[in-house]
Amino acid sequence: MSRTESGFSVLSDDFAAAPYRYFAGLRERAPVHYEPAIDSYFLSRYQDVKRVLTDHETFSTETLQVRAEPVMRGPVLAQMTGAEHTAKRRIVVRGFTGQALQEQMRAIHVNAAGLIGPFLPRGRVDLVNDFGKPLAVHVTLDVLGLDKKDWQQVAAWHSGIAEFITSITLTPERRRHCLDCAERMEAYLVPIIEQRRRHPGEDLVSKLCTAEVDGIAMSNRDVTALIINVMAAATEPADKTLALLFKHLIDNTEQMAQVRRDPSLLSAAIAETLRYTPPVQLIPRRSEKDVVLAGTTVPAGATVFCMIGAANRDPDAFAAPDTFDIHRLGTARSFTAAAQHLAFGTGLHQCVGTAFARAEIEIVAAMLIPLLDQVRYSPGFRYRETGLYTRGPASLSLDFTPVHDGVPVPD
Ligand code: 2IO
Repeated sequence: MSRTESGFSVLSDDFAAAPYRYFAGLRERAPVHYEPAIDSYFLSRYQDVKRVLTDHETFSTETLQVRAEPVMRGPVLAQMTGAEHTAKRRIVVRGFTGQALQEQMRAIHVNAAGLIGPFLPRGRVDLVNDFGKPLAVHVTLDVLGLDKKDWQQVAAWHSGIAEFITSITLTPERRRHCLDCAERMEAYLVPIIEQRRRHPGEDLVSKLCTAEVDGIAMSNRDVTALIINVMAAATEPADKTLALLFKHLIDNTEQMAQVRRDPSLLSAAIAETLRYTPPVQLIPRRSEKDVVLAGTTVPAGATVFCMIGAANRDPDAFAAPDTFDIHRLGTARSFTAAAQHLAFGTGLHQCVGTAFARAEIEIVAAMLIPLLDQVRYSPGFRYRETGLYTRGPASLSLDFTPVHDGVPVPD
């Protein structure tokens, strides 16, 4: 299955069209697949991916220096190590849990109700482009405490930044465009950061501005990078996860009926969506020494991509891995380590936004499922996924029974 033996490439159009079709072959015949055009190794077995993400001595996050730092305008959390990482991670975790999360949950509800409203009487919505993408940006701006009146501008810059971090190859023109978006985002954020330093509020930007690491406040560059980091991480996977959840429930009629009858099954359905089709498909690392994985030597300094979608379908880790089954774990354990899936990564850099992500998808799906009665694909709709790094439906046009009396918003 390596390129030289079979001509197979993860950079091919065939792979991009249907990567899941190739995962078993990769795991069985080329678990350490080398891609010469980008001088990188692709790992598809659960155990190998888990090893890479937890063996921090051998595998570092240095890859982010070229993949993220140019558009983040400084170091992101996942790049940091040691005491600096522990301290800054704690600050960001605090911004996404406890009281902060309670307030974010209300913002999620209000934004979702506002955005779905206009589509209810029509009986048709594209869950990705009409709803999920704007929702992800609106919620992220609320969390950060940024003005939603600028949302389309910020969304456009964000999409250039996301393109940079999620591309396997970029033409010089696209690279220029992405860097330009990042520079404009930085120029937009710095005056806001300076204003929040003088008049801090309860928002995450203020918290980053006033937080102290070893008694010292973070620089504008450090705060900017963490803001763009949060923006990308909170926005990019959200619409994909929501749309994939609906796709799987529509495709599995009986499980949709069960979730409708018993909404407490929703968290299990979300966890299974994350296992079955993780929105973040690749996690890059750099090998710091020569290391043998599945019998192949990966040299020091190599770029290694963990294939999360392939690992999450490994039969050595999950029974009947290609079956979407919300009952595989039981609701109580779906967001615990027992879930085992690697959609949020694992190890020291495991996603800090897990609780927030879960709340966002759960609140929105719990609102939409009862509203979208008889939900089905619109006539003539053709399902298509895009993306190798982050992956999700290009659109999801749904028809449902029109609603004429709006969405109730709690006080
Ligand atoms: C922002 C792929 C959107 C993260 C990233 C450069 C670092 C890190 C991730 C996720 C999601 C992004 N990596 N979040 O995979 O912060």
